[in-house]
Amino acid sequence: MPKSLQELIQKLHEIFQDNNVNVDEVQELMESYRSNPKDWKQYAMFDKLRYTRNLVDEGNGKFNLIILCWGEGQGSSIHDHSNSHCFMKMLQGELKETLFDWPEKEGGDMTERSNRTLENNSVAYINDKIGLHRVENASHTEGSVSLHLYSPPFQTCKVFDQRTSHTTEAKMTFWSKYGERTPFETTASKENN
Ligand code: CSS
Ligand code: FE2
Repeated sequence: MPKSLQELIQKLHEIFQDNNVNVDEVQELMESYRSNPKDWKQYAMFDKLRYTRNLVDEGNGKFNLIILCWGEGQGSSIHDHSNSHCFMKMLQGELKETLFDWPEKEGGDMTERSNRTLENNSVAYINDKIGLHRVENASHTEGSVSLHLYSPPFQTCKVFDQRTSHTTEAKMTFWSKYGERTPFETTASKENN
């Protein structure tokens, strides 16, 4: 059982030396780490306007580990995961995850398949075969923090307009890397998905 985020990262490096990702193994390992804010507060930077993406580790090129900070009421668009695995572990607060099917054709409304609330320390998993999702902090009183593992790493994803199913490509940017705020030029004008 990893006793700290550092230990979790080290164990993830070991697991990902193998080129085959065992989803259950990664999910169980991430679940077994009990969130301790002392481990991750250096990465947890919030923005008033939208959720932030803060790079923690580049996993030897095999995965990206990112801490996302979701202010009250902040959320993502409906999006895919560019053919990667997505693991999302709650570090603080709660997030609401709403699942959607891939649209069959553009023009129609996208209907919700299901939704659930992710509680602290739990780990959710999604990939493009499972479907699309939207993630949001529905709380009016508490910020949420989540730890995302994407493998392989990706820099763009598709985002969907719920009313029309219209698809656009979104570039994913980092608010900070390794605890240092990313220079303004590289984040300006880019929205998270
Ligand atoms: N895809 C979002 C978070 S929900 S998995 C992101 O990384 O910005
Ligand atoms: Fe996602």
